[in-house]
Amino acid sequence: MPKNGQTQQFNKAAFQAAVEKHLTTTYATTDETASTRSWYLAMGKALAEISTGNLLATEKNLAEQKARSVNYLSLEFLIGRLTGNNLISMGLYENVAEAMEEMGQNLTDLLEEERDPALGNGGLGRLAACFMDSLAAQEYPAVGYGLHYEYGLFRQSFVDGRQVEAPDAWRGIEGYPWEVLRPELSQQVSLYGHVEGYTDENGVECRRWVPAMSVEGVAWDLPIVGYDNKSVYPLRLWECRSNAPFNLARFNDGDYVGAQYSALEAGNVTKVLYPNDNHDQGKALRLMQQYFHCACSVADILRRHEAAGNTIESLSKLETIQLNDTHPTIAIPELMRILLDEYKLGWEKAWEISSKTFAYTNHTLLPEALETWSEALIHQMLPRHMEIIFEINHRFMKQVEQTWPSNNEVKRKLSIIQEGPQRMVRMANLCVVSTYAVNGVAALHSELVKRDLFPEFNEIFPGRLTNVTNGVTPRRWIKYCNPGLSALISEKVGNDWPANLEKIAGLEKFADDAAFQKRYMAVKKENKQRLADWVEENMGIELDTDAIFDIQIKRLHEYKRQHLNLLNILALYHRLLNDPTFDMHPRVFFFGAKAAPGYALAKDIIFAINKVAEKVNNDPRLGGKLKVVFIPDYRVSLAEILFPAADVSEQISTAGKEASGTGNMKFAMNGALTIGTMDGANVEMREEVGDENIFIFGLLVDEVQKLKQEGYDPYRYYHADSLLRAALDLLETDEFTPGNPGQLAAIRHNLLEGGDPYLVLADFADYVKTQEKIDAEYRDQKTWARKAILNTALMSKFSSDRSIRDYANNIWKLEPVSL
Ligand code: B1N
Repeated sequence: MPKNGQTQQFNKAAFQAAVEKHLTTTYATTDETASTRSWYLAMGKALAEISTGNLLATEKNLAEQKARSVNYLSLEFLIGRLTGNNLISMGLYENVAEAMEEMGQNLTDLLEEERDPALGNGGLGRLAACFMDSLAAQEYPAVGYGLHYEYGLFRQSFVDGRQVEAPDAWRGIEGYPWEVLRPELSQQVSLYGHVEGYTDENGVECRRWVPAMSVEGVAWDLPIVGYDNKSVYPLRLWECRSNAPFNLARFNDGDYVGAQYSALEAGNVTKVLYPNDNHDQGKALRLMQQYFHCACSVADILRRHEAAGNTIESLSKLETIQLNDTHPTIAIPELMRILLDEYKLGWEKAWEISSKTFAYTNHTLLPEALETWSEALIHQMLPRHMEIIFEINHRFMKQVEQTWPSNNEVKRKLSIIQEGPQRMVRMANLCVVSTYAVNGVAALHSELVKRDLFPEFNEIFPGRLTNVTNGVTPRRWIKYCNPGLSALISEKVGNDWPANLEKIAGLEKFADDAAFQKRYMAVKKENKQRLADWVEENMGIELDTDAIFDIQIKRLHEYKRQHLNLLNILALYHRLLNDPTFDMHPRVFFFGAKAAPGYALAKDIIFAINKVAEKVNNDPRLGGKLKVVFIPDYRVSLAEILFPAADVSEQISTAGKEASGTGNMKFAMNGALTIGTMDGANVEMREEVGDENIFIFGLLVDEVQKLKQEGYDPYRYYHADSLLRAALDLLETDEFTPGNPGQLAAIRHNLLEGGDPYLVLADFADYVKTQEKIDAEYRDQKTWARKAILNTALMSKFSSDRSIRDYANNIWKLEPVSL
């Protein structure tokens, strides 16, 4: 039986009194006049009182036990709404629903008042959130360190089909009820200035940083509540504040106003999340964000370590620091600086501690996403860190010389410093050299990291490069978002599957059970209805839930190939109108995607899908068989409605480009069948469910590489395939933009003449054929139900609990500590 540690403590009357108190004292309203929003806020604050108490108790216990902890450093945590999820983790959902009902409030309505905290872009940030959930659920001691952005990922709307961005003030004017300010944990962060040498009292030559500016880092904790246990871990988010006097040099020069002005600029450090996914923009303010994040986090890790009575020499025994991609890499020279300049440990000792403390996860092979920073910029903002990076590289180059004597080519390739007109620091190389473990995020991706990205590193550091396949939390992505399916699962395999997803395999034996199939498909139907209702209410489009719900939701990127999906839609449109023998099962193609504001082609693709949708949804000639719905402002709370409602999951990236994907897992758990390439975690999903229960198409990684070497000629496919030609040529006409031909032509031009590195046309024919197969198979509802059930049953590998156990056992060497 689940323990439900928190439930025992629930005192309804006391809880209601706390809600009442916050309603009047915190939000200055009364139970007669309060808005639904004020009720939600007051309830959130009352709940946060419980979780804050448990957070402090967890911190105290871990310090006393001298437990080894992981510190997860990430510039992004895409947590989504916390209230519903935390209620489930606390085991208080029903209790609080009842308590609020007695106060005249409906819990479901209250939960809808919460704005999504969108402190991340996509998969990388969402993974960090799932990992925090799994760390807490399994009581692996952890602290998440991130940034308290004032504005999260922009809000998206469409104006005449084009994406328009608006700022996302996720905290509203009232602040977020779950966040707790930790004034005692503030940190000072230095910037700019110069480095000087001096001789210390023992006659030793030392270096020290004489910074020119400093800003204040203020800590906000969000509670990560352990599912079915008492532990609560902090997600600690740093907010940058600039306290005058700020620009010390200018202030001392008497430039009082100028000094204040700079202070205003530094107040901008945590203003807004950079809206790029899988792309490095290289802006100075972003480097400042990264350093600010790392300086605060490293200082806080050292504070905790020492407050628990531990010596600096034991740092790597008690703490490990996981770098979520290279974005927090500057934490490495920051720790080295502190060990060298403040603890005066000497290089060897400092390096031993540091290199046993850090581990690094690589999330992408895309060259445009591999971070480099100009030496000049780092030198200006962080002069001592640049010196330390040079020293790390100097020592590493000596090691390279020993392994490959007089081989300048290898040196050039492995060097942390990229030579050229502008010398650049390669952050991934710095990570591989300075950490004890480097992992990719799916088996295929990790092999490509070893084979294509870092082959020489794999030789010089044998065993350092490994794999941990991603996962997703079954609490949010099944139990919370799909209550119908959850009840059905619990009935068959018991109710402890959310914490033990292996149990879900118990469904396998019901895959052929006609009664179970019926109930499983009835749940799917209800979830499709829930989505159809949302679409009708918010977009005014009426949908038929007997249609196939085919969904592609993820960031808009050429490598993810939303335009391949679009080409198939255009082909269907063409056939429905021109081929009287053509028949198809009704299908709704859903999209949800934000484009980085500066990514022109991605925005063109959004525009094209919207324009095609407008036409298709209103064309009586199609007999309602084809619908296209682009959900605006795709975010975690909408994902929670979309995943459970899918029949078909689109995972169609060019092989080798999607490191893992995690939406693919959420779909399959919720009973959607995947149409996908042999890319990222799709490969492992196929292994789990078997080839008959997934629709694989397209070129393999090696075929992609071969085709590119031989020279990819898009016109070859264009001339050979009349359906492809028809689809592409529609983009030149004014079919979807009446009176304005050519408005969609940029996509066609890019695919035919733009040297498309994602080989969209090469995979088109196989994609269309595989979609036809899906059409045929969906008509046999029994077989479809069987496959859908098997997808749910065979997904246990992709629980993030398993991912975290892999990290804990193979990399971090971490043991659970229960409260
Ligand atoms: O990380 C996810 C993977 O499942 C996805 O396949 C992968 O694309 C994603 C720079 C990124 N890789 N790199 C980024 C995000 C923001 C940014 O500024 C790169 N995101 C991924 C989780 O492993």
